[in-house]
Amino acid sequence: MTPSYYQSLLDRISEEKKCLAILVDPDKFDTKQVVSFLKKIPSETTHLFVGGSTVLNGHAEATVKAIKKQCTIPVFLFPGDYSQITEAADALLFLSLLSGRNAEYLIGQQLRSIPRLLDTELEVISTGYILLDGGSKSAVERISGTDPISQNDLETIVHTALAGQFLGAKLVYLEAGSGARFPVRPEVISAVKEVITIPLLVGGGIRTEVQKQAAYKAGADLVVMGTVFEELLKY
Ligand code: 1GP
Repeated sequence: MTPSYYQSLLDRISEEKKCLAILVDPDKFDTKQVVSFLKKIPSETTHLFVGGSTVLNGHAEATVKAIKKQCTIPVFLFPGDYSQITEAADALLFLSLLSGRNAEYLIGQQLRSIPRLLDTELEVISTGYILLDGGSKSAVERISGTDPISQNDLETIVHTALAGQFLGAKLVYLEAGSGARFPVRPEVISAVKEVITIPLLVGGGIRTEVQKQAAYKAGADLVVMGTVFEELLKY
């Protein structure tokens, strides 16, 4: 039987262990750089997410394959576009951009992905994806043509997360945007955590251990970090 990566995530969380996903954006690496990148990620890394907003055709798959040659950490696709879906990965975050009102990112991309998902072993994990204002215009905002929710609008954020859960999402992902000036605030994380019963992912603009620990303490089950590790590659 194929392992359930979602079940492993739930098991970890039930043991009160936190998860750390490092984002590998195929836009920003060639496959050789992936190898040196993997040497620089923290040993506590539990997941690798692969995806980006403007990835060239075939590059996501090449990136996943390069990772798979190097390490055994589960690889989850985190696609900005259905064309990034590849069976070479272990699981797919089946995202719906619930903070926006662009039908293309609520259901359009999902429909386009179906031919790639028929007869696949890829584990598909429904994810309510919520874009919050991180103080700078994010690639998600630009590509999707949707507005992020202000972090001051707690009610809308909490209601959106719960609507995602009621629609059947298995994860909620609070996203401040890659390279955000400021990450999701702890009070936003804890307000969402209080109402949902599914795992909570938080990412965007988390650069330091202090910020990461603050996100965990507020209720994030899994923290996603990308930019800060990409920058290590420059040195
Ligand atoms: C982006 O949440 C992830 O989708 C990671 O963001 O690159 O800012 O760490 P950073």
